Amino acid sequence: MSFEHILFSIDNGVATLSLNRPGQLNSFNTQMHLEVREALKQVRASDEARVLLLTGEGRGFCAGQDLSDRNVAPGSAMPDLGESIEKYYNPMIRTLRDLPMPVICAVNGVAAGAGANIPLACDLTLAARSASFIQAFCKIGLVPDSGGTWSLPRLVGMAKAKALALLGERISAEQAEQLGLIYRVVEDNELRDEALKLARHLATQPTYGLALIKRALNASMHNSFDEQLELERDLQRLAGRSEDYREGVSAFMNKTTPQFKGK
Ligand code: T3D
Repeated sequence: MSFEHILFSIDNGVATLSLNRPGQLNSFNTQMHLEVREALKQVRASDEARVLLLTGEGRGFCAGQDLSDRNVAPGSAMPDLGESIEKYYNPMIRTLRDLPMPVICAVNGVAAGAGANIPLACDLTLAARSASFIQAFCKIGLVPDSGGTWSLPRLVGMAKAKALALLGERISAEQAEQLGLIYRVVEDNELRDEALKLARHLATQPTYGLALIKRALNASMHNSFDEQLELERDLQRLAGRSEDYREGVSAFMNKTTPQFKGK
């Protein structure tokens, strides 16, 4: 499949997927959904990819659904948005969350609607200082999707989550960092380099172990303490049988630098 609305590459362990409809602030139409889905499938199947970097081209990160794709003319049959969520948004969010490698999101500009919630499904989100986040759904009569109603209260608490979702106000990258929505703000002209630096570092680390860490932390959002202790036991058992664990311990004992294979 050739890509028209995204840029995609895998290089030295780093898969980079950049949303590329800058004229529409990288809002999603069906074709872009299909391309993102195919790229994520390739990342999952790749022996080389050990980290995914998600970003956008132009002045926006993503403005959510392309609203020009929705026919709301008087008298027209109303669209089934549930179908759109079921077919496109939910599978994408599940894939990002479950991908067995770290997913870095570099928010390069405005992130609105689903575009504001995609970064919350990623593992490490950086944002350019000029970027902003808007839970724009309430302004057009919709409900936050792409996991927003799940992530927001868990990340910022119910009071702030309700304010963000019911008021739909634009918040700055700095506010997003202070609220705990994202990992870190970086200067605009340093975003790509910082994100790549982070990605290249992670691509040399024990990917299998990192994927297990991600799994454990994600599960902690709904597990009881006892369930979590049991999950840690099970995942540690798996980690302890990995090639990278052998390499890590042996490098430590021999005072050498570990050469992790991600397995
Ligand atoms: O439908 C389903 O499948 C259900 C799922 C829904 C998921 C969702 O994401 S619903 C939420 C959809 N998104 C929005 O409501 C956000 C709409 N956009 C905005 O509010 C503003 O554009 C922004 C706050 C994001 C940025 O504002 P600003 O002033 O920086 O830029 P702008 O001038 O509004 O936009 C620039 C261009 O992008 C403009 O096109 P033009 O006039 O230059 O030809 C604008 O129309 C276009 N654009 C921005 N967002 C969208 C869009 N075109 C289509 N769909 C968009 N979402």
